[in-house]
Amino acid sequence: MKKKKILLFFPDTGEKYMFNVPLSLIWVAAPLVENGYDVRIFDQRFDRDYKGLIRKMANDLVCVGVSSLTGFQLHGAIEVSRWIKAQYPGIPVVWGGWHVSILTEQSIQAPFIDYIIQGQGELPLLDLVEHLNSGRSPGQIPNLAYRENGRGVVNAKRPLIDINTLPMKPYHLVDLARYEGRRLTLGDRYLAWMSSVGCPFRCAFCADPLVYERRWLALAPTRMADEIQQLVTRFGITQFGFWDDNFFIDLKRVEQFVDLILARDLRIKWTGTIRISGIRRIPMPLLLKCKQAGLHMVHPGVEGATQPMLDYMDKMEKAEDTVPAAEKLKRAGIKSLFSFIVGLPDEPASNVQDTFDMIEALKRINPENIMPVNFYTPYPGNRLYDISCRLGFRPPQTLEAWADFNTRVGITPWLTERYRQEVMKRDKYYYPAAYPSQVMRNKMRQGSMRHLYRLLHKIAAWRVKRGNFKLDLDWKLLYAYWRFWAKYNRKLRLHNINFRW
Ligand code: B12
Repeated sequence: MKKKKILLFFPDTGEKYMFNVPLSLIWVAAPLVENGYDVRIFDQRFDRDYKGLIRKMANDLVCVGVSSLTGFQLHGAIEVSRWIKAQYPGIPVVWGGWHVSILTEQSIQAPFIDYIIQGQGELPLLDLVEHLNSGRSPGQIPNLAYRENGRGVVNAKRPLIDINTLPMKPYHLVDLARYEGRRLTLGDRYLAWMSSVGCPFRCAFCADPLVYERRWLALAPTRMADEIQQLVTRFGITQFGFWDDNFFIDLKRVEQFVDLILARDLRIKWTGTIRISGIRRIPMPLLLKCKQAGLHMVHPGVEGATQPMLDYMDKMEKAEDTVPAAEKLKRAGIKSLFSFIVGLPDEPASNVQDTFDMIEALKRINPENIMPVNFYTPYPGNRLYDISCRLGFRPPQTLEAWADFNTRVGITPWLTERYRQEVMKRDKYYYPAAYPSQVMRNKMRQGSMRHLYRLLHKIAAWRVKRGNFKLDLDWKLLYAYWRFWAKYNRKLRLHNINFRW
């Protein structure tokens, strides 16, 4: 008799709050569910007893699938895989996701992984499951890697698939109520969602071109609206984050989608990813129609403030477009999360100041704008990674070592603690506190911390105006306070002093 059960494992991300729904596993589960398999998704961020679950399922399990992102998530992925191989060596362990798609040869050396599926996982996983179930050798399946006589074998890739041909996603496999975002109003139910994969651009820090070959594969507008409608009516979702690499690539698709949202009276609120040139390109009437259909915030990855930095990152953007883009969004009444990268290899000394000058200009246009500044982290598979290695960055050599790769604090050898502090104090405190958002203005008006918020705002505004960030005892105290909370309170909540929102 054929086995029918598959366990898909989403490892702990180490995030402290706002867990995103494990979209990767919901997507790969779709063809399995359609083909009659009984799929369970285990999310290690909420549930700890995977051992008990696997013991119960062991006799009927075809395999266990594990998702992998470079960094912290690999810890949980390794832990569960090792345990399965020690307790149930006959259950195949299959890994997929970004880390093993990029570093396939290195990862398949790990003795606790039987198979790796590269890139889009839906059809290769179904293929593999059917092969395992019928006792056929899976050796020929495209996108698959495995070990033969101790040597890693990586099969040829299949062409990327049109995501419209995949079945509807089985969201019922997870309890969507667990996955909260930053809700706009009380009673909102938030969900991260994606309408496309891949990206035609080739930013020099991004992993995407290696996996999606600079292709962009998108759901058609009717399919998008059908999925959203199902999520609204069946699961009560009211607020969405469209996490596509770039939601606004095809403006005709966007227009048809928002027309359907309005025609079906879905009354959702949503955010979408966009490029700065995308903001320039989108006609004002369409931007306003998007707003009418619920768009309240966009996420442009600005990354660099000056033309040489944008060119260095291969952004294919013009620095002079950034400020007009912010003005256009302000006119349309749409907030923005403009993100930046600093700490790049060979960065000019002026880059930090240039970046914060741009942030100040964007804050002046709309204090509601959020502008996180990220430290550049070399992820394998692109030009900046190669440059980083030449400049002394030593990449981990094993899966275990990649798990300790800290993706948040900046790990390149040219980044000093002083540089890190200089960036963090302006990014997390001085600029957002100097130009307070509505949320922060409310905190300055009411609540037990209002006097402290007002004081910190005054200090920050003075410092930004004078460009004086020295003798920063105020920052040091705040930073110590944040570190305390991060250490002792797993769920770092908004009532803690926070200026970004
Ligand atoms: C949402 C998102 C986040 C969220 C949630 C991440 C999470 N762990 O769930 C947040 C904001 C927290 C986040 C944080 C980070 N992210 Co992020 N994120 C994304 C984003 C935009 C969408 C991810 C997603 O849900 N995709 C939708 C699903 C359907 O696609 P998928 O995950 O690729 O899954 C497919 C395949 O990979 C494969 N697959 C995946 N898992 C499995 C498992 C099995 C068994 C099989 C067979 C196949 C398979 O099949 C799936 C369907 O085709 C992607 C970009 C992107 N386009 O995917 C970046 C991306 C995944 N993030 C990235 C990075 C770098 C980060 C950070 C490290 C950034 C930072 N410096 O802090 C952190 C790491 C946080 C952490 N510890 O997990 C990189 C990953 C690069 C890498 N080498 O791992 C990406 C690809 C962005 C990029 N283009 O560079 N991220």
